[in-house]
Amino acid sequence: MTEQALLSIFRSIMEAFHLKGELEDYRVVKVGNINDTYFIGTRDALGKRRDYTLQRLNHKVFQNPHQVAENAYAVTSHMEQKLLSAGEKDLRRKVLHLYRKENGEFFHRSEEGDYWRVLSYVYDSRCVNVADEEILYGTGYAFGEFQRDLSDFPAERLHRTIPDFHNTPKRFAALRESALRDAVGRRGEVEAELEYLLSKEGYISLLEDLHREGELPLRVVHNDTKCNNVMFDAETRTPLAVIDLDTVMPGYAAHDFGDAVRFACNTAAEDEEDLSKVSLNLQAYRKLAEGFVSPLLDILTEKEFFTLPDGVLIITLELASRFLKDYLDGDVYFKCRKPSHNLIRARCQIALAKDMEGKMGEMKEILTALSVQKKFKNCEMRQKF
Ligand code: GN1
Ligand code: MG
Repeated sequence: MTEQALLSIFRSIMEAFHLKGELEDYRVVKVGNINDTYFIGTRDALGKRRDYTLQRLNHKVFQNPHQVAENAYAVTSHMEQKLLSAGEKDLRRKVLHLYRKENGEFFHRSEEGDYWRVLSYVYDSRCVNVADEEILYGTGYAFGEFQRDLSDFPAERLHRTIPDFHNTPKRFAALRESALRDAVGRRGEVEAELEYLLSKEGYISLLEDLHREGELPLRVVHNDTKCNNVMFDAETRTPLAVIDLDTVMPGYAAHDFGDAVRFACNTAAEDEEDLSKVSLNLQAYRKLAEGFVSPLLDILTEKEFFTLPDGVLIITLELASRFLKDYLDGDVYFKCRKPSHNLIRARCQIALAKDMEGKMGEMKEILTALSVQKKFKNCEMRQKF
């Protein structure tokens, strides 16, 4: 899209949502593999500056955008109520806000049929891609608190915006099908990766199996817990708002914990090409785990608690299978920023999963130690945030 076209869309969105002032500047947000995100700044006649987040929702991935918006609205309203009754003054920095048009709708449809929405901009905050210990703790804490805040939200009110999103057995079945179809003739390049992943098929159904046996509860979870989905206070570095609520759905605590570890505790980027750099940092894992379990100690069942490390490995294997499937399908789902990007990503996640396998015992020990310190951790958490 040309800059001219982009500016013209921004202006139509501003008009549709009655945003005050004139467009002053914009920034392209480069993270995200699905939607397109921009920050815009406006200035009104009195000189007041306002910032917003504009986003084009990928409606090939989210086939029912209205349901995505309804979920996010329901969940944020619930969290707002909680914060208000706790006397919170800084609501707009703590909970993502979705703007609505006068008719109540959340989207502006462009001439091309795209779905554009306006979200709040979290002032004086920063988004972090590479986490140090404080950010690791804060990331864990923010997603643990998110689950706690929604632990009394009626999960049946949520739409399944992407059905079976973290149903790992189904993801593996889909990978198998794509390998059989071999739509773009890439299968020959990925036999080793396929073989490794499919050798884990007996293991990856663990969480689904436990749920079926009545041992693992469904909760309202975030489902995309990368540390860059938490906005941190630019100065104090405490977590403010959890963002990217598109995949909030019923799911398992282990998936949220697992995905947070998968992303933030990898010693390399999610798409690192030099696999010798890829590994699970156990010290980082410990920090993130401390943050995550603190707000959830009185909520998680014992079974849930001890499946958290399995969530780490399962979600990593799942994402590897999703990247590999997309490579086999001809890159139709994730945005690719370089040639063979999906293959690079899949290989990186596989290298990470292999390292995690060898560290499963230590991951479990760290959690066991945390469970023993239950009371103590709760106190520490209250002091910290
Ligand atoms: C996608 O676009 P982003 O970064 O929010 C994907 C997640 C993956 C992630 C991997 C709807 O999230 O499931 O874990 O890429 N989102 C969707 O970086 O598929
Ligand atoms: Mg996301």
